[in-house]
Amino acid sequence: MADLKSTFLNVYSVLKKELLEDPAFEWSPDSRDWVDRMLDYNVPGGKLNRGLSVIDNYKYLKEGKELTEDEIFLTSALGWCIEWLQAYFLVLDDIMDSSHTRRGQPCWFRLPKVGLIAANDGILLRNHIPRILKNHFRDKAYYVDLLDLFNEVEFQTASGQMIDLITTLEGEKDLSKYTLSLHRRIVQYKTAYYSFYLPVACALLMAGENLDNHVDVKNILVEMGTYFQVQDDYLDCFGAPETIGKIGTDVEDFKCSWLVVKALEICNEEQKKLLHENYGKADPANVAKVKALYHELNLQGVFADYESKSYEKLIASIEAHPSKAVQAVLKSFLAKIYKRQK
Ligand code: GPP
Ligand code: MG
Ligand code: MG
Ligand code: MG
Repeated sequence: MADLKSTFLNVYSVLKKELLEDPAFEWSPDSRDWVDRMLDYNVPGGKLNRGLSVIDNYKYLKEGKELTEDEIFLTSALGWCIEWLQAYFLVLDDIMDSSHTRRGQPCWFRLPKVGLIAANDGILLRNHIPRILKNHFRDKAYYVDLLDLFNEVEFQTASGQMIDLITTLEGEKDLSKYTLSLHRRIVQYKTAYYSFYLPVACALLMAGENLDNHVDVKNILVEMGTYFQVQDDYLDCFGAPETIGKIGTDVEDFKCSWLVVKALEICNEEQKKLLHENYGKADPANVAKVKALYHELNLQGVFADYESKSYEKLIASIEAHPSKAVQAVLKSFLAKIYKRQK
């Protein structure tokens, strides 16, 4: 495993070097240094679960056969494309959510020298993906499908992000619209497709599969991604910032988080009044009241129950899948996130 990770990180260096020597741009020392630093700050510092899983997924689809050097390089390059996509989303998401920290360091836009240059850096990160794909996959039969896949998934994510953001609009703060079905719609689009479907779809394409034949796999992965984002919402309040590497902002930002949806479902009238008066305000005193109510309502217990039920349901739908190789892909993914603390 440590070995796989170091191989994966070596591929990052190769890809970065190619991008820093991209002949489509006349580089100067300043511009090269900027992109070099921007990439190192934003791309490789996460858990790398999404990226690394492409290699694992492909291996399972090949039924455990040893991968060739070329296959390891290509699956790693696809994994890095997903990590690049994630970096692009996070750089922009942190501006939109007014976040302060990410992966245990200040958000990129918070650095005094960066500020809103981060918006353009996000665009650059996004543009690196088709450049990596062109460098390494142009002659593959599945090249067009790969480009199409990344485009589709980006569109779904940006659309999910849009509903995540417009539900919080100032002047229309209305908790009564925060239901489980709205929450589901948001997280399915903003998180599940790029975090869960994409790493498996990349491996399927490399293995020569037609994605139209794998709608059932997509549906299971969307369920898994929904569960993953519920965990993210839970950790926003109940996670340890030192462990998750970020300080939550969902209460301040009036987010349609799983926690507020559940709180609204089980609270009494008085508690509902407290939520209406304190949710979505930046003042730490208001935030503290909301979090105290979450404790009072035992949302930790409600979440623990949701977590074990989701796990059982996911395992049951995975085991109903006819292919053992696909089952292995899905089970290994689920094992990586079940009861995660970060
Ligand atoms: C996670 O939501 C969603 C994304 C990172 C998608 C962003 C999409 C864009 C098009 C910018 P989150 O805000 O709950 O994540 P976190 O808790 O990590 O900030
Ligand atoms: Mg967000
Ligand atoms: Mg955010
Ligand atoms: Mg979050």
